[in-house]
Amino acid sequence: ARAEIAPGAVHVPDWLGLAEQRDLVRACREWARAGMRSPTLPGGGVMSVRTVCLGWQWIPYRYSRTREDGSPVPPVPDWLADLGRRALADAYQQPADDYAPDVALVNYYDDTAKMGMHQDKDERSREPVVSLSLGDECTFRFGNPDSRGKPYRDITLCSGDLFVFGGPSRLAHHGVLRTRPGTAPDTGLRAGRLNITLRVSGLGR
Ligand code: MD5
Ligand code: FE
Repeated sequence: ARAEIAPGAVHVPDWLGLAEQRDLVRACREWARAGMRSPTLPGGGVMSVRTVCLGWQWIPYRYSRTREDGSPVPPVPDWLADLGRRALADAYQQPADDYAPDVALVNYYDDTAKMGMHQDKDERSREPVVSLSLGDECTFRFGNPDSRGKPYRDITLCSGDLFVFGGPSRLAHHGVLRTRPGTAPDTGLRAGRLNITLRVSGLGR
């Protein structure tokens, strides 16, 4: 059942059926063949998640048209943008025909990975972010736009869950506290957690 966590932030547990989850895991594996990297932050820290990008390459804290090696970033496939429109329409219960995500970030969390509290503000557009979770469940901390601290809510995101962040929640701080190894259904992912976020860069083409 759909749950509005905050204005513009909607959690839809079990949105993807198991067959769709398996298809997405297979797609992620294909995208990851190009290599997943752990981004290095400007302060020198290395993120514990591993990432592969479609559409635009996210580099802390900006987007690039090319990868580190100069190769072009493959586009977001039409079927994935379609899935994003269906996700947004279901979460907000209104048509989302104009939603055109041109970025997909695929993040892999191994059993020890986490993501500190941050805002997603490198996009020039404030269109909603669509998040899909696959594999092990995690504790997701959903905070507020003004600080990395309280108030926040801790939510469990499970394989197949949809979360949409838009409107007043678009710039909320958020992070992943931990994953729970061994909690995944049989998605074909051997271990860990995958998260796909669809975004509108607002950077043109
Ligand atoms: C994750 N990923 O589970 C999360 C889910 C990331 C990231 O945070 O940047 O890759 S996406 C959560 C999200 C995205 C955009 C806005 C907000 C939350 N928000 O306003 O809370 O790996
Ligand atoms: Fe984020």
